[in-house]
Amino acid sequence: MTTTTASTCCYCGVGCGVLIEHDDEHIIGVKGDPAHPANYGRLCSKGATLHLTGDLTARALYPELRLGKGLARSHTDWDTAMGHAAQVFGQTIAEHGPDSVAFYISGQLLTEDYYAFNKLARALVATNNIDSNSRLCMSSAVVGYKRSLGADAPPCSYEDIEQSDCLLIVGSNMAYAHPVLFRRLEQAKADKPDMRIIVVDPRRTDTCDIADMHLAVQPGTDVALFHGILHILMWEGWLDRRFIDEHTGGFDELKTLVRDYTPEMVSGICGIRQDDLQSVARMIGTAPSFLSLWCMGLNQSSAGSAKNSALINLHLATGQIGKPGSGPFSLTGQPNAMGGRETGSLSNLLPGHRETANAAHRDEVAEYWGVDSLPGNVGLSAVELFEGVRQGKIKALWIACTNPAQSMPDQTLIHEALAACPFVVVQEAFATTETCHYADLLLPAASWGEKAGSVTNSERRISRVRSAVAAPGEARPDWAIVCDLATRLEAQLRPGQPSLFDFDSPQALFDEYRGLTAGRDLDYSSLSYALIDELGPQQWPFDASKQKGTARLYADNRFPTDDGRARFIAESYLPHKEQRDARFPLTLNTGRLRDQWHGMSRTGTAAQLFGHVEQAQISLHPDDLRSRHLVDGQLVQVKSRRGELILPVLADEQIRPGQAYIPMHWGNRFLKGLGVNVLTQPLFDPLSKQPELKQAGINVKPVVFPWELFVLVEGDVQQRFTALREHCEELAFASFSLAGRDRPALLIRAAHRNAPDADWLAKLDSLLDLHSGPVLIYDDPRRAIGKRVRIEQGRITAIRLTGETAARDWLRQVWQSGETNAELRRWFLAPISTPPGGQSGAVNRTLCNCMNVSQSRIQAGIERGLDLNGLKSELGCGTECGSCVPEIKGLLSRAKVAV
Ligand SMILES: Nc1nc2c(c(=O)[nH]1)N[C@H]1C(S)=C(S)[C@@H](COP(=O)(O)OP(=O)(O)OC[C@H]3O[C@@H](n4cnc5c(=O)[nH]c(N)nc54)[C@H](O)[C@@H]3O)O[C@H]1N2
Ligand SMILES: Nc1nc2c(c(=O)[nH]1)N[C@H]1C(S)=C(S)[C@@H](COP(=O)(O)OP(=O)(O)OC[C@H]3O[C@@H](n4cnc5c(=O)[nH]c(N)nc54)[C@H](O)[C@@H]3O)O[C@H]1N2
Ligand code: SF4
Ligand SMILES: [Mo]
Repeated sequence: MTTTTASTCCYCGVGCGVLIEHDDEHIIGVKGDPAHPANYGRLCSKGATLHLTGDLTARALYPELRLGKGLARSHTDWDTAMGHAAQVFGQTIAEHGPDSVAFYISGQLLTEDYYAFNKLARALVATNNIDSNSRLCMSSAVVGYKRSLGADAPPCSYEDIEQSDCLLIVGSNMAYAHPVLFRRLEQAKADKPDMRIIVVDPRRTDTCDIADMHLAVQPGTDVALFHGILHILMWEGWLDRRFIDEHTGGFDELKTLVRDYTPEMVSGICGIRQDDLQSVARMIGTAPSFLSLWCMGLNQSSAGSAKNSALINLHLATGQIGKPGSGPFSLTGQPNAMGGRETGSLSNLLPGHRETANAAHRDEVAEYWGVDSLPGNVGLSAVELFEGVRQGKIKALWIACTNPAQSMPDQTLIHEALAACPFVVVQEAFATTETCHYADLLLPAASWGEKAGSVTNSERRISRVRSAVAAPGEARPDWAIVCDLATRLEAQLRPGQPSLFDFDSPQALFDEYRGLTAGRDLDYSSLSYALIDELGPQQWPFDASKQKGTARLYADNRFPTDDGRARFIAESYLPHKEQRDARFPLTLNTGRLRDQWHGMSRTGTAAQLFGHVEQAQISLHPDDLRSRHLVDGQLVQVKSRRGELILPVLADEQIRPGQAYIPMHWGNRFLKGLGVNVLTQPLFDPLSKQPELKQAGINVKPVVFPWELFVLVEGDVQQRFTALREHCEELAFASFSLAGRDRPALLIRAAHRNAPDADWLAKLDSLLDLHSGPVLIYDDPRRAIGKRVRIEQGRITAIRLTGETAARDWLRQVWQSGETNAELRRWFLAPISTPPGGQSGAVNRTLCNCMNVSQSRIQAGIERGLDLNGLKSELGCGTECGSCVPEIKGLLSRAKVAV
């Protein structure tokens, strides 16, 4: 019987409500929840394909334990696994003190999971060595809000985005990263064409499609830009003097600083036209309401805190906060990055928006928990924490719901640290991640659709997460794993005392936790699961007497600081640290793709999510290709001061000369090497400790590998992937991806200096099932060229080309067509491998994932004179989730320019 369960999407911080369609065992489909106030029924390409992800063969299903370094892990039962974990943690704490262990957790945990982890670390273990991947994500915004406004609270609602007259989208590619919110903005702009939208991003992203003005600033120059805008606002008198006088402090100091940021100087630093700067300042200064949206382009910087506060300065100077359509609105990345901040899941925070460094806060929480005291020393933040592991100070490390061996900067150090750590526990839903490789104990976690609790989205709205089906294998929900560890540790650390972890459900955790928000800025102490079920998702603070959430903060112009005034922060612009030089003449920028999520443990199991961008690549401006004598698609070696990577290069007009872009998604599983973060810097912002993931100095050089490999194989994709990835480790370059929709296939592109030996090839063929059966074979050992194609029931099911791969795209098209022909057989017998009709072009991208419409069909439609509506009605593209619409509009406008 099919049932529907309402829950929340597990990807981005928009926090869309989903309706999960399922039977007793399986999730069958996903729809947007029309009743959810974040999305009103919409979903993006990732949310709409949730049911296609989560291949069981990629999941962690049983606890696995390694009994000594160098040995393989073997299956064990939960009791043995947890007994062992508690014994090692207990012993390490007893021998080396509480700060010899650490917890590294995630913005994708639920509030209840977070709370259990925090209580475990602070109250039981007595360490502040608990940090989360939000350190790589939102910690600069936390500092910005706290020091400028007094509390870590995004003051706006999604409705403010729709109501605003002027929006500044800065360092955010919301068309890809917060798509449903972008759909809402597109609709608002269509309804209200006078709305002004400014996008500030070094790249011309799809988000720019909606912009009246795109400022392609030089990387890292945002502080100068904001000061430059303020300079003009001051000069023109576009300030709210009364607001400044009555509700803020520190303006005089800022005024003195900003005097130097003349339009001339700022346009030079930012690499933008003075006219454009003037128009942007005019749009902001004269708008009835002004709202800013930002994300990683500001936060992930050694000046992340300065960027956040300099932006908030603009709102304070114009009084554009606390009113409809106004305010500084940071977009949170992960589905529960907010919940992490609320429950105190950064080393320097405590539950209820409290501070580790504040003795009164520590006492309040200790009293609530019924323990004598909480540790007052400073805990380690993410980068410092892994450095502590590398230096041997941390001897037991617990990692949950994050993949640091892919996502942390300077991967060489991270891999060294994980390899050296005496005991690494990884609590994971998918066994395929780079970090799982280092787990001495792998604990299978229940994941989306299988676990229950709550999350808070970017607009402070708390939604329920509900389970639809049972977790596979022996996987358990995160909160239960934590409480199991805690009760076992209590037997060692607090023998004979009543348990602090007497929780039998996520609800029990939520009910204890919410009490810690009482009297704090985020107060939702009276909001129960039952109330959320009754009233729908609610925004904090939640007013108990009115039974109502709060849509907008600071409407009374009072701020949660000592004197009730907001603070201007006067900090100079400091250039990002790895400026271009002769050795590293390009600045590497990194970020998201539309259809992939981080390390791809989940999205990387759905073949159709590879249709938009198929494989790892580095994008450069065409001029930078030309000057290096590079051609599109060629392999290059990319080097930074820390490491190197080999991948294909792509000519991309969206990138400015002197810059480069690599999506953040590909780690060691999908690409030979340590992934993009082998290149990035561990340097961090002095206050937020958030690393500078968006800027690194690199150089790019051609590499030529005479021997090439191309593989396409259907069936058992995940198992084959793991085995083949290992087999390809000895090659210089190897890139993996998936293709197809109904019949998913694994794709491999690889290259090497010379042909591998016959044994290697034989093993390859056996992993591909190409060693026997209905296989066409052509070998020219003299030239090290080999071709294998398996044909079953009249269609190709596997391809392997070695030596030279010119026919790969053509063969792939034959595979996709599901038919074979005489041409294929003729080509097979020919000594040359060039496909019939010569070299075929690049692979045709799928722009519209929902309706499976390729770029070439859209292009052909445009050539026939179709406009957006024509394309929609004839081809169906862009009619479902709408994620592809900005790109289609881009093609349309380029076609117009070409005419
Ligand atoms: N599809 C998809 N969506 C996601 C995620 C995902 O993995 N995939 N992850 C989620 C998470 S956790 C997060 S944090 C968000 C991130 O969401 P975003 O921050 O919007 O995404 P990014 O692509 O990381 O970076 C945004 C933009 O910052 C620009 N940028 C780089 N340097 C600078 C600079 O110095 N100044 C300015 N102004 N801009 C700069 C980049 O060119 C990029 O276009 O996305 C969330 N949504
Ligand atoms: N170069 C570069 N690096 C970056 C960034 C960038 O822009 N550029 N962005 C940074 C940012 S903003 C972020 S947020 C990080 C993200 O980096 P990570 O946190 O490493 O990203 P994910 O791949 O989402 O990792 C989450 C893991 O949790 C697992 N998982 C899923 N559901 C569950 C569950 O319910 N329980 C448990 N226990 N596990 C589960 C998933 O399989 C996945 O492996 O990357 C950062 N790294
Ligand atoms: S915008 Fe997309 S990824 Fe983000 S919550 Fe909504 S459906 Fe999920
Ligand atoms: Mo993030």
